[in-house]
Amino acid sequence: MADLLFHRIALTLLLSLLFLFATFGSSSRTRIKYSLEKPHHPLDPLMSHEIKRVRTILSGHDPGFESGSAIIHAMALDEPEKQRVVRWKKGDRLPPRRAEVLAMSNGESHVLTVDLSSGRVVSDLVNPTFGYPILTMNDIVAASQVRPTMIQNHIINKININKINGFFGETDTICKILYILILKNKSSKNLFWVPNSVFFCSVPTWIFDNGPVPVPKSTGTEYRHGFLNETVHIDRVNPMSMEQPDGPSFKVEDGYLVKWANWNFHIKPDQRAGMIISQASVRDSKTGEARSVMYKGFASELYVPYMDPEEGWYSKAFMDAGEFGLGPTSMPLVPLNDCPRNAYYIDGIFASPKGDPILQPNMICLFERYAGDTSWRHSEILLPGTNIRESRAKVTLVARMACSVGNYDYTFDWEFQMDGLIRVTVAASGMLMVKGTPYTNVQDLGEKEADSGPLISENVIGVVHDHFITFHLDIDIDEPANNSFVKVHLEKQRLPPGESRRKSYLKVKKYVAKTEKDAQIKLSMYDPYEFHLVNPTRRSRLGNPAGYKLVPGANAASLLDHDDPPQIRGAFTNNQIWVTRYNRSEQWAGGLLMYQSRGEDTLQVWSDRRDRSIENEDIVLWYTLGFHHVPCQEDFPVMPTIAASFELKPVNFFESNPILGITPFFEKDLQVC
Ligand SMILES: *[C@@H]1O[C@H](CO)[C@@H](O)[C@H](O)[C@H]1NC(C)=O
Ligand SMILES: *[C@@H]1O[C@H](CO)[C@@H](O)[C@H](O)[C@H]1NC(C)=O
Ligand SMILES: *[C@@H]1O[C@H](CO)[C@@H](O)[C@H](O)[C@H]1NC(C)=O
Ligand SMILES: *[C@@H]1O[C@H](CO)[C@@H](O)[C@H](O)[C@H]1NC(C)=O
Ligand SMILES: [Cu+2]
Repeated sequence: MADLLFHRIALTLLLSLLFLFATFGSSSRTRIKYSLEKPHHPLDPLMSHEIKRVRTILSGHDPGFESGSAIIHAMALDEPEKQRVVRWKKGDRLPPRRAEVLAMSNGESHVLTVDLSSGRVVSDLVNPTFGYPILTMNDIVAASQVRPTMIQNHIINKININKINGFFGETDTICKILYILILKNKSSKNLFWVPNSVFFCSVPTWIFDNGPVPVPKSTGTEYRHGFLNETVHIDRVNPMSMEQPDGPSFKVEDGYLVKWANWNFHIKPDQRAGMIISQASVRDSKTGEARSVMYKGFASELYVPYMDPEEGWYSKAFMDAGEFGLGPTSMPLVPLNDCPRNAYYIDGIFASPKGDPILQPNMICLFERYAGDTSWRHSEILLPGTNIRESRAKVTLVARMACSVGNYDYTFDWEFQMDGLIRVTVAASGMLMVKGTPYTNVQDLGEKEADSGPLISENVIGVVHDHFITFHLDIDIDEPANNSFVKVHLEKQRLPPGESRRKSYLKVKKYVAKTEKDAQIKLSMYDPYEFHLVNPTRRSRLGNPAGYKLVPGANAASLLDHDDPPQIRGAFTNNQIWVTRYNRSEQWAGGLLMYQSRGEDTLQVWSDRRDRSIENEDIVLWYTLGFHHVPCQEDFPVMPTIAASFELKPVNFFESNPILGITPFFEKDLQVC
């Protein structure tokens, strides 16, 4: 039995993590001499040489950046004012290039703005809110290099990081705290199935051991192609790929500007959000005018609270964007499987803790999708003698990124349709976070209630949890200003007796949201609304305001109490929809400094306290897409992808169906070679 037992340990190290970085802190990532020669667009990410220049400027500002006592956690373009970006035309001079840097120096959080042309640090805010910057890649590497000898008397072969905790009270703030997953079985390549342990890195040292727990068997955890040698009773499906005899139809100009069909947008990799779509505009097929739809869209936070109050588990409520970053965790996409043939790949360039450029290759892919669907059709049955059968194939453009934030994998798709629709899909796969149990069969439980989740393999519980992805959607219908949020309510009317043979029907009533509080929305099927963003100063020939509607898809709400510590930090999920007045500083739904934040800088706080007027203004839509996840045996050892999406769909934006004139596919154009 002995080797089937291990100990759940929580260990607090003598060393603060910052010291750990210094000791073990060399990133295993390739350092590259990679450079797009110069930025071409005001929103282009920092180029390799710009990252180096920021580092030089910072060294002059604080010698700690030279000696290594000050550490860069995040560095990104400090985007110019929206007005300047909107006015900018190709050929104009670029607005001054600035970088926003989140750094730690002497245990304090710094938010620095660095001007690249003047070579000056133009602002340096120290601890503007409670909380720390996003983890550096070295934080993660350092934690994974904690030596087994540090945990004496326990059988531990390998240690791997498992994420960080949130904020649960004063004592947690002594230093940054990392969870580490302890792996019992070195021979398994599947890190997430064997373990059950966590420990903390903090000051001072203490060991927490809550006794022996069975180690789940590691058999059946293999998932790599070429290592699985069981017979699979699935008939072979012939190889398949989409053919594009004339090649893809999209263009990527100057590194980040995408042009396809009637769409133009800017796309860039981002350390925190993973991928940012900017200045998406669609051409009116009748007039040829390029019309603004969205100034900026990205995943602002990804919140995953686990439902186990036990020691070692209660604090598992992760903020994957603000604590880890969706960028550095986005490994290169796998050609032909993650993205089809003819996909175009974009690399990310981020800053290392010392300020060197780090390449994240093939991080985003762009491809055209034809999935055998139609974009519109009609055949005529009511006109005898005619043979009207019209159908148009649906081809879309997809921008994709896939991050592996520890155990979980999330694929983010921004899909553009020629009819003006934008679909955002989040797909989850990867591995569950699991817990050991003495049970190998549900019958062993007898009358007892199941633990924190279902038994999904021998001695393995899949802990119940939620996933919430909050999107920042800065919709600008035709222009930044003069946008309003309209709640289009479907109200049931009861008819008085004798008026009609009907007794009830639905009537549409419109309510324009006046302030931010009017736009805090909890979805309900029995109180249905459409959610329109309109520009009342831009009317169709019939007088309807040009607009787009948010179309929610399958969703789940956070049911945690609002005073529960993770939910205070995750308060941006208290509603599925929010609309705020545009504020350049309000980008991150959980706050700029998310790590161990206390929930004082969240979307909830901005909306409740600021409650600004949002009628005929520049407004930002926030939408949270969620999943409740009750694990099952099929999720073991790697779960089949689950996905959910939402759409941004034109409403009275165009004068009529904008894709009436697209041409059908013909055999002669699609010769099989
Ligand atoms: C460790 O994993 C290997 C390969 O998966 C397996 O053969 C072995 O039995 C495992 N050992 C334990 C103690 O689970
Ligand atoms: C593959 O098959 C061989 C021989 O049948 C067996 O020894 C080995 O354990 C199998 N490997 C896995 C991963 O199941
Ligand atoms: C749109 O908003 C701007 C700024 O608030 C204002 O100056 C302009 O007059 C508005 N346009 C129309 C057509 O009302
Ligand atoms: C914009 O956001 C910043 C940061 O949260 C805040 O300090 C400022 O007061 C906000 N401005 C307005 C007009 O709401
Ligand atoms: Cu899940």
